[in-house]
Amino acid sequence: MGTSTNTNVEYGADQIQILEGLEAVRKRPGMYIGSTSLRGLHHLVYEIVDNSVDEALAGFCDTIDVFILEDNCIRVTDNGRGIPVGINHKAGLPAVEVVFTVLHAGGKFGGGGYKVSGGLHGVGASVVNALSNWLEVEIFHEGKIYKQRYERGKSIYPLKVVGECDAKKTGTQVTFSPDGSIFEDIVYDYDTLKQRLREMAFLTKGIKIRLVDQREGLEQEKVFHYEGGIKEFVIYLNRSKEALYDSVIYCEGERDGVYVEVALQHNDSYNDATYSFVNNITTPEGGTHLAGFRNALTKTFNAYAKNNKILKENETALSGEDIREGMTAVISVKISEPQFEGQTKQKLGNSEARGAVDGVVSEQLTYFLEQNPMVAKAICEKSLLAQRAREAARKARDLTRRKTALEGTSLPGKLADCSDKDPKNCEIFIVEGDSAGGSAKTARSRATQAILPLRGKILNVEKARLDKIYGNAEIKAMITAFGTGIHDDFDITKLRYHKIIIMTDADVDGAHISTLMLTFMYRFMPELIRQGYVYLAKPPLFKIEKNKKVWYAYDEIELDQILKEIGRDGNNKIQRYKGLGEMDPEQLWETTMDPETRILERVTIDDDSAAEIDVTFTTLMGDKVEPRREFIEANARYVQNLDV
Ligand code: TSJ
Repeated sequence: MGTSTNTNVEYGADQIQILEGLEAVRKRPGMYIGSTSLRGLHHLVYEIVDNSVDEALAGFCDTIDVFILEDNCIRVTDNGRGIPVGINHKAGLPAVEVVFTVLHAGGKFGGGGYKVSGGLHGVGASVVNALSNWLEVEIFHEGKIYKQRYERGKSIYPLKVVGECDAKKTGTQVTFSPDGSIFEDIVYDYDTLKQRLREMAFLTKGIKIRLVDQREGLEQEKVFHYEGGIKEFVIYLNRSKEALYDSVIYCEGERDGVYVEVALQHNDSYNDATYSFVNNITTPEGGTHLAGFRNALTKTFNAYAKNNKILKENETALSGEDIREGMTAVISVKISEPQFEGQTKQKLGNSEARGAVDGVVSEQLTYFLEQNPMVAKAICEKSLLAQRAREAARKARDLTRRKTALEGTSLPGKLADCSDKDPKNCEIFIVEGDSAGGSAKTARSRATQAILPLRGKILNVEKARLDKIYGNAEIKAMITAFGTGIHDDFDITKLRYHKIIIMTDADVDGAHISTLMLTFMYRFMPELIRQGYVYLAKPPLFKIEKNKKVWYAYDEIELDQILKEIGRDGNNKIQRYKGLGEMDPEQLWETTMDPETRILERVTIDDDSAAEIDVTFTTLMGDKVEPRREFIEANARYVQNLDV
C-alpha cells in the first residue's frame, strides 16, 4: 500500500485499514473492553473520562462533567485544551479524527505532529466509537466550536466548524450512544459510575468530577473533589473503623520517571487493606510497586523499633504481616510505559517501580516516624501484639495439622456428605441452624448434595485474630469440608464441591449470616469466589395457595404478579416465610434445593471496586452501629454490591 505516489490513493488505502481496525473491535468487543456485560458498558465511560484525567494530569484541566442523558447516552465534558483539530500528517486527517478512528492511537502516532496524551491512556476513544450507535465530539478552541459525528465508528462528515464561543473557553465534549446490538444491556447504573468516578477523583487530587443523572425519574448528581487525594481516600476507606491515630501517613515523590504516592493509616481491625494503582488503574495482583512498598515498610519500622529500643537486639524482627495488621493503605504510581503481567494482566512488572516506591517510602516514612513518636509507638506496639498472636496461631495450626496427620483427614461430624466423590457433580449447602439443617438433610439428593449445618452466628473474622479464628469450630468445619486448606496452604484442586451454596433465611439476620460467611471466604479463600464456586440460595418469601394449588414468590413483585394472574379474592391463602425452618423438607427441596427449579445467585468479586467491597464488609461487620443500620436498610439485596 505504500508504493503509489498518488496521495489520494494512499489516503484511501489508509481509510480502508482504519475501518477494518474498528470492524475488528465490533467483531470481538470483549478483546478490547473485557466483556459486553454491564461491566463493559460502564468501561466505555471510563475510557473516555481517562482522556480528560490525562489532560488534568498534564496540568491543563481541572473539571470533568459526566452526564447520563435520556436513552442511556453519555456525555463527558472537560475544560482542557481541546483535542487537537490540526492535521496529523501521518494519517492525513485532523488529529481528533485519528483519535476516534484509529485503533490504539494514543501516544503512538504523531512523529513531528501532535503527541496525543500525557502518555498514560488515550487509547480507548476509538474503541468507544466503534461500539457506539453514534458518537459526537465537540471541541472548543480559539473561539470556534468544531464538531464531528460518527455512526458505528464511521465519520459521516469531515470535522467542521459549527459555531463560535468565547475565545477563552477551551475544552472537549464527547457524547455517545452505546450500541444495543453489542451490549447485553445498555442501562447505566448511577451507583456503579459513582464509585469509579469517586475513585478517580481520589487518585487525581484537586480534580473536580461531577456526575449528573438526567434520566427522567432518576435525576441526581454528585461532585467529587479531594484536595487531599489518596490521603482522603484512606480516611474514606477507614470511615467505618476506629483509627489507631489521627494522622494519615503520606509520602510523595518522583524517582526514575516514576511518580509515587502512598497514604496509610492503621485501624482497630486485623486485616491488611492495601490497594495499589498504576496510572489510576487498580492492580489487584499487586506487582513491583507493592513489593517496593512492603519492603520499605518492613525495613523502616524494624529500624525504628530497634533504634528506639522497642525491639531489643535479640528479639525476633517484626514481620511485614505484623506491621500491616489493621492497616489501610493506598499506593498510586504513575509511569509512562507500564508493563502488566500475570494471568489477568493486573500485576505491574516494571522493575524501576520497585526501587522508586521503596526509595520514596523509606526516606519519608523514616522522617515521619522521627517527627511523630506517638504514632510510631502505637504502630510498633500493635505490631508486637500481632507478632505474639501470630506465634500463638502458628502453634494452634501446627497442633491441628499434627492431629489430622495422626487421624487422617476426618470430616466434621455435623457434615452429611454426599456419596458421589467427583467434585464436579457435588454441592455443599452451608445452612444456618440445626433445624433448617435437619430439613435440608431430609430433603437433599444424597448422591450429590452435602449439608453442613452451622450453629447460629459464625465468628466474625473481621473482629478476631488468627489464633481465635483457627480455634473456631464452625470455621474449622467449613475448612475441612471444603478440602482446600487456607492462605498459603490453599489448593483449589483439592476442592471437594464445585458448588458451595450458602443457604440462610431471607431476612436481615439471614443476610447478616451470609455476609459473615462470605467475609470469611473472601478473606481466607478468595479464589473460591473469584473462580465462581460460591453461590447464595434464594428461598421464597411467600407461599400462595388457592383451590389446593400452590405458588411460590421470591419477592414482592412476583407476589403481585401471581395474585394478578390468579385473581385477588378471599380464596387466596398467603403465607409469608420468616425462615427456612417454616418449610417442610418437601417444600425446601422444591423451592430452594432442586437444581431443576431453584434460583441460585453466583457471588462474584468486582475488581473495579475492590475497595468498596472492603467497606461493604467492614460496614456490616464493624462496631459503628449507625453506618451498619443504614447499610442494611439500603441493601436488602446487598449481593448486588458484589455482583456487578
Ligand atoms: F479522546 C477522547 F475522545 F476520549 C476524549 C479526549 C474525550 C474527552 C471528553 C476529552 C478528551 C481530551 C483530550 N481532553 N483533553 C484532551 N487533550 C488533548 O487531546 C491534547 C490537547 C492539546 C495537546 C497539545 O499538545 O497541544 C495535546 C493533547 C493530547
